Amino acid sequence: MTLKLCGFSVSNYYCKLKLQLLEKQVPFEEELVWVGNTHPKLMDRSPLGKVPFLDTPQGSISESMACAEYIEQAYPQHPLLPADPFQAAKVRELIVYLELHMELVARELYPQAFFGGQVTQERQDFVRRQLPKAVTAFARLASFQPFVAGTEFTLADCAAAIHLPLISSACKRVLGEDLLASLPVKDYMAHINTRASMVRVNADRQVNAQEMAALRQKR
Ligand SMILES: N[C@@H](CCC(=O)N[C@@H](CS)C(=O)NCC(=O)O)C(=O)O
Repeated sequence: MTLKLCGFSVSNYYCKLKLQLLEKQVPFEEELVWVGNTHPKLMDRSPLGKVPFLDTPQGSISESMACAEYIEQAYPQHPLLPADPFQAAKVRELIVYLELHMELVARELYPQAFFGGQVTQERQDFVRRQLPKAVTAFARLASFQPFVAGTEFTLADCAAAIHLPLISSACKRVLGEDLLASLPVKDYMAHINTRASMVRVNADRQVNAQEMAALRQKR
């Protein structure tokens, strides 16, 4: 059975796994699954109803970090984690800073930044307080030489290339300033966006954004 990546291409965590699969040249299929569906058959595959999740020959895996680790172990070709345990831990460390300390905090802004909602002043102040601390910490760890963890493209780039521009954009739209301005995101993305994998992820994301907009108009 071919691996099946489930979710939708606008989702940043979905794009992260798609970038990994493309970089590793792992064959995969995609199943379009939107969020907000609590059908028991879906909850069996992703118990919080979140995307992405992965269908494997042995069953489903939810949570993108668990999926990413499974892909690395099950498909060792073109490894995106260094063989050295310390260097591999440093890559994983970068991903935790990106996802837990930065993306999850910035996510507070997404309803207003991308979905026509409103974010209270209190939640905006929370992001203004928390995010700069995480960005300073991330900057101490990230190398951008030219990749996040150094000279090689790793799993940390699959996360950074997707999350960093999204966080910047949410900050600019809601807070009126880019809380990632101290990071070299523009130069980094100019470099990463030339990769064939990223060209495909960006193209699929654009198509899916149009599908999403059409669906919302119907509602
Ligand atoms: N920790 C999760 C985050 C995934 C996530 O938040 N996905 C969003 C779409 S980008 C989602 O499913 N949101 C719907 C929900 O939270 O109910 C992961 O790494 O897979």
